[in-house]
Order: sequence, then structure tokens, then C-alpha cells
Amino acid sequence: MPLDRRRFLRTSAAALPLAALAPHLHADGTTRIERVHAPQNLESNFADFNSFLTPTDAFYVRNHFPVLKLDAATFRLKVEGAVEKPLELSLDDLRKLAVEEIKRPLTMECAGNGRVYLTPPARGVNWQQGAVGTADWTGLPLSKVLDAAGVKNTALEVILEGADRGTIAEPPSPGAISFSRSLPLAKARQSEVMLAWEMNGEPLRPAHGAPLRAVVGGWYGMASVKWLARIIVVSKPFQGFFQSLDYSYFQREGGLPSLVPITAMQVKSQIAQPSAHDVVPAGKPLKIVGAAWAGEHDIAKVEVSTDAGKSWAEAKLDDRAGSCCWRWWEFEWKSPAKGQMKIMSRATDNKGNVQPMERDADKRTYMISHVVSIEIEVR
Ligand SMILES: Nc1nc2c(c(=O)[nH]1)N[C@H]1C(S)=C(S)[C@@H](COP(=O)(O)O)O[C@H]1N2
Ligand SMILES: [Mo]
Repeated sequence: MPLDRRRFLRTSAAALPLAALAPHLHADGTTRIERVHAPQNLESNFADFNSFLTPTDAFYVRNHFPVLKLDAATFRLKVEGAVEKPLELSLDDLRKLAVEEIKRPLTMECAGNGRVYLTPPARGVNWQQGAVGTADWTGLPLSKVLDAAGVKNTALEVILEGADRGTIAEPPSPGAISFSRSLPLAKARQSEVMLAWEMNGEPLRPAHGAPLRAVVGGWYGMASVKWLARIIVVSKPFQGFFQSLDYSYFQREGGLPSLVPITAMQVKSQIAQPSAHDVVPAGKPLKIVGAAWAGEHDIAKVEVSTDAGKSWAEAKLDDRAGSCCWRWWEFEWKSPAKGQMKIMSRATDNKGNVQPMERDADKRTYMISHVVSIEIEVR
């Protein structure tokens, strides 16, 4: 199915009761919805999606501070802290360090994707299904930079700091702060953690963090720091704003809730077609199409229910698969009967984790992975 702009126009008015609708229509027919004007936050129209890679024009944009336009020629990445040899690297230095650059697809989902489905309504950007996408990223593994600097054996975490700065009102930040997040050293050394200068075969665009960003495969998007300016290797856990007051959730030890930073994406599936409030003909086979992902794990199966969760049948997984990538799937509903119908999908990963039916309040307003039903009319 091609990216279809009419589908968007047909379904959007009913499907987005809460959103200020300002679709950005691009030359290739893809649309994004402006969730916040300044700083720029754009949501993909997930109902447009049907393929493994997400075109850059259709990819969601999530910014906490104004988009930066940095000069690639004068750009330097600093590497400091618990390292033998602090570094200052230009883009050319990074290309040389890479020896052979790597190009691989990785899926990124914002930890707030699906926030509109929370009850009671939550503060924060009210994303529907479109704060997720998969791009082909070109760059080098973060581990190569760490090896070049020589990580000391007291090291515990790696802080990634963006060049963008600003003040957060709620909860209040201590004045102007930069966007930064840390990774445990073990994760930082995994091959799915990259520093990228290209997205889908072209230089990174300013909105996606040009000239250099981190892409942390398997983790929610907040870990993939854009406009990456500094790497600090530290010997104690980092407690920065974006992993303590923001982007954290409650884990329980002996029933006692304790705040921890958000890390890996939870097992989840979404239905792209049909979309909410679509009208489809009765008695004719209907193709249900969607995507599923499970962070660092692989998708083992996706089940679909066309009777509001009473019964489930297995969907067919698409051939295209990749580590830390979503998996597309489809299901043929043989003969839909007339009426208001609730359809759902539920994913299971290769570790046996199943997408939950109920929302877990300990996850606060993030990691929104519970099964959401789509209502359509069969006529
Ligand atoms: N420097 C910086 N990096 C950032 C952010 C940001 O605001 N500033 N937002 C993060 C969040 S919450 C997400 S979901 C992803 C979004 O990446 P994208 O805008 O390329 O889709 O970037 C992450 N990296
Ligand atoms: Mo995010």
C-alpha cells in the first residue's frame, strides 16, 4: 500500500479529538502532525506507515529545546572524564576512527508514545501512535570512541551530552540545562549503540541532531542524544534531570517503589491499517497491518483479536527483520460482520514477554505498551 494522504485526511478528524491539527504535508505525500510548535515536535501519521524503513520526511521529531543548526566543519566531540586520553574529535576524525563506517537500521520509539491513551489524561506531549520509526543509520559504534580514549577501570557509566540547552518549567530544572543521558558501560559497548552522521543515506538533518547524534538501539528514544557534543565517562551513577525527574519510572523491591531511569523499549505492537473510525465493507476479507517491537529482544509472535479480546489468532510476520528493529506483520480477517468492531493486536517476544492488556501505573506517563483497541465500523 503506498503512503496515502487521503487516508490521513479521512481518518484524522475523528481519530484526534484532543489534538490541535496542523498536518505538515510533504512533497512525497507523507504527513506529520505538529504536537508542539516551539520547540518543534512532530508526530508521524502511523496510519500512513507500512514499510520497514521510515522515510526521513515522515519520521517523528522530539525536541525539548530549540533545534540547533551546528556547523559540521567546526564541530568537535569532546571525550573526557575517567579516560586515559581525553579527545576532541572532528567529523573527519570520527570517520577515520571508524575505518569502515557501519550502516544499520534501528527502531526508535519515544517513551511517551501512546500517551493519549492514558486515563486520566497525562501531562506531557500527547502522542498517539506516531512517535516511533525505523531509520537506516550510518556512523560508528560508540565502543570505538571509548576504546580510542581508553576507559579507566573505575568507570561505571558514559554520559552523552547534547549541545542544546534550555529551562524546563515542569518539574522545574535548575536553570538552563543541556539534554543529557547516561548509559551503563556494558550497554555503551554493545554494537547497537552508534554515533551517527547519516540517516537513511543522507546527512543528518538539524531536527534529528546534525551533525552527530547517538542512536541507542533497543532503548527508548530519550537515550539517543542529538547534537552530541560531549561524552563524559564517570565512576558513579549519573542522576541528571532527564533520568531522574524526567524519563524515570517506579520499580518495586519488596513492594517498595523506587525511581529508576527508563531504558529498554517494552514489547509492543500497533495497528497501522485500518485506523480508528475507518469504515470497511462487511463480508469482504480485510487486511490488518501493523508493526511490533521488543527493544533488545526479537518479536516471536503477534496475535490479533477482532472480537474485543475474546479470541486471538496469529498474524503473519514479515520477512524483513533486524536486531533492535520492529517487525511488520499482517492478518487477514476473513469475513467481518456488520457493527462497531474493536480490533486489537498483542505481541510476544523471544524471551516470553507478552504485551500487557492493562496499564501499569508504576510506569508513570512513559513506556506506554499496553494493548489498545481500535474501533472501526463494518458496514
Ligand atoms: N539533544 C537532544 N537529544 C534528544 C532529545 C532532545 O530534546 N535533545 N530528545 C530525545 C527524545 S525524548 C527522543 S524520543 C529522540 C527523538 O529523536 P528524533 O527527533 O530524531 O525522532 O531524541 C532524543 N534525543
Ligand atoms: Mo522521547
